Amino acid sequence: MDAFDVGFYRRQGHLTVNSVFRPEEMDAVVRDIEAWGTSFLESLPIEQRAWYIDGGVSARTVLRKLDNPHAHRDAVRSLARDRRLLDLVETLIGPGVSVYFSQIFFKPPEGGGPKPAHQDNFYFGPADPEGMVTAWIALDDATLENGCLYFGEGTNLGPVYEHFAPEGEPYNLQIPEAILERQPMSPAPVRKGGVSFHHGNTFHNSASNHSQKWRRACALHFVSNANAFVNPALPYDHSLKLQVS
Ligand SMILES: O=C(O)CCC(=O)C(=O)O
Repeated sequence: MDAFDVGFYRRQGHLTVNSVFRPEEMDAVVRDIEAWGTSFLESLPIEQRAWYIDGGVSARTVLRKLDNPHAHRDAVRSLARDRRLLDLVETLIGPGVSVYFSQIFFKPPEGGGPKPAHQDNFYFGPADPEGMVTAWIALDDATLENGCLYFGEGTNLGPVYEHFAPEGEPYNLQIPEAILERQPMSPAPVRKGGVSFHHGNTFHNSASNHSQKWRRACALHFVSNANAFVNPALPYDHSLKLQVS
């Protein structure tokens, strides 16, 4: 495993740690979520297709994301409870943590769409902004070509900005352009089995996948057990919060 530089995380608002999990462990998770994705797609109501299907891939119907795998799949619950990961999460936000929300991001080859810049703490609205960290687990190598994450260095130390949603996309909350144009974003490639951690205030986004390779990831949004979600921007299901330590 890479060295765990907590000072870097505190200053920059993110930290990449390669080799937390073995590549073959990621293959098993991918097999499981592919099976889940196939059945999810078959029963997806027409009015939700625009949100869950990747608009960048026109030749076939491919999922863009799945919500709350920690609540639906043993394979992801095992990742969330894994001590190799929890030791790192607890170093960042203290002992006693829960998964509040989780997501699989598929970003398929040849067009998988971008994710606009946002701050997770605007989405979740926690009482304690420090008591929240996202662990973004790379299920494939995430590279400049296939759409790795980009971070705004040090934006963890700044405020949470009001986000806006484009017309017809109420869930696609993002930071206004006037703020973004003052903030350079740095790429953070990570190898399959590595984890990219980011603070809830850190600006982050990802570009389109122009390569021939998948860029799948499992994002686990961890919170301290005592943290409360006082001002969530979207209707999260609080009953799915899973205490893991
Ligand atoms: O995987 C992506 O492209 C976006 C990830 C993200 O926004 C997150 O993990 O909070």
